[in-house]
Amino acid sequence: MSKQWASSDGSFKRQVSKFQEIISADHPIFKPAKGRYWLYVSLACPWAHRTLITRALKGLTSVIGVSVVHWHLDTKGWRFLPADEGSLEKAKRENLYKSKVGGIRSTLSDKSSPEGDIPNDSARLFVDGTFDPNERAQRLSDLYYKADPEYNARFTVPVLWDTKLKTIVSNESAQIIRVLNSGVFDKFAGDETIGLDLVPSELESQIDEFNSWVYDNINNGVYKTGFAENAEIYEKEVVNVFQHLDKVEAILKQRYEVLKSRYQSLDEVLSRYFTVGEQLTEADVRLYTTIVRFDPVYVQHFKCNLNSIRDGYPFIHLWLRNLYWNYDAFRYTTDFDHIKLHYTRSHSRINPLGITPLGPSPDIRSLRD
Ligand SMILES: N[C@@H](CCC(=O)N[C@@H](CS)C(=O)NCC(=O)O)C(=O)O
Repeated sequence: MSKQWASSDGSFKRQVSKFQEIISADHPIFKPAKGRYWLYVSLACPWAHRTLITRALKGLTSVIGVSVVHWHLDTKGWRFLPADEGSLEKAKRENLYKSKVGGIRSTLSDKSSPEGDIPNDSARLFVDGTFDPNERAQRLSDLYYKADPEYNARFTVPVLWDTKLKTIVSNESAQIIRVLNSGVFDKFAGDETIGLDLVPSELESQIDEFNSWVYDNINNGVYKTGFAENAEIYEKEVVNVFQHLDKVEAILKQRYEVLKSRYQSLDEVLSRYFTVGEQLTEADVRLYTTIVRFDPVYVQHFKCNLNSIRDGYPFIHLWLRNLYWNYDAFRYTTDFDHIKLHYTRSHSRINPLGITPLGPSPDIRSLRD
């Protein structure tokens, strides 16, 4: 992260996404289709992570393919791994793009080598990232320039790409997840998830209200804390993040107590234990991607260390572990190696030596701890 993201007073400002189209039967250009659209993501990025979870929850893994950039963000932005014809063919044969995380080995796989031994130019195919089978792009920026040769902003993930017209539909995660949820792809989706609506109309205004303060104060709040360029801004932001975690904790505590008075078993409680209403919604997806990164990265790297989720927020901690351990769409899209390596090795202004802390251990505790 360079100073380009900071304003003159030293506070962090996130740019507005440039491509903001949707896919729908009524859209003049972007019509729903199977296999036409593609997601480019980083497994480290909380905004891209929203799109991966939504894609999996909606049963769209065989409808929309995924490429994963290398976890290391360098001065030229995100890059893909180089691929020869053999690996492209193998990936196609094994349908890797249709997996929940785009062919990357999940966190549950062998973690034999400590993070410290992995160089930034490590190129383990399907471990450090994947390639781009559509345009054979080397960098994410190649795709942005194909979509708009005059593009002059940052090359961010996620990108929802149209393989037919070779252009970007949207690079705004909030919008991409609404498109994936909208039902336009339901007829192509896996049977098991048809009908799951992450933004049901009766909860929509509550979801929007929850998302809006969570975005400013928690999702983006940790970035404003971590990228603050002076102590005064840092101190204001870090206190604000924790005040809003307290607010989420109070909401979840109340929900838990109501459910506990109604249901006997923990499983019955957990199947209704969500932030808005008694069903899984977009509000949970959007909060999860920050909370799951909190103890492994934000506490230390972004100095959000007034407390941790595991030690200070029992109700958020239970909600987090419920999503992670009981829902494949959350667990298989969460890659703690990409998360830890990316932040600690890419933000040289914050961590100039690029040494990745080994803890906390484990990355996430078990549900019964
Ligand atoms: N508004 C965007 C923000 C996405 C974003 O900021 N992505 C970061 C990674 S977490 C990125 O790709 N940064 C690359 C760069 O700044 O070069 C969204 O939610 O989709």
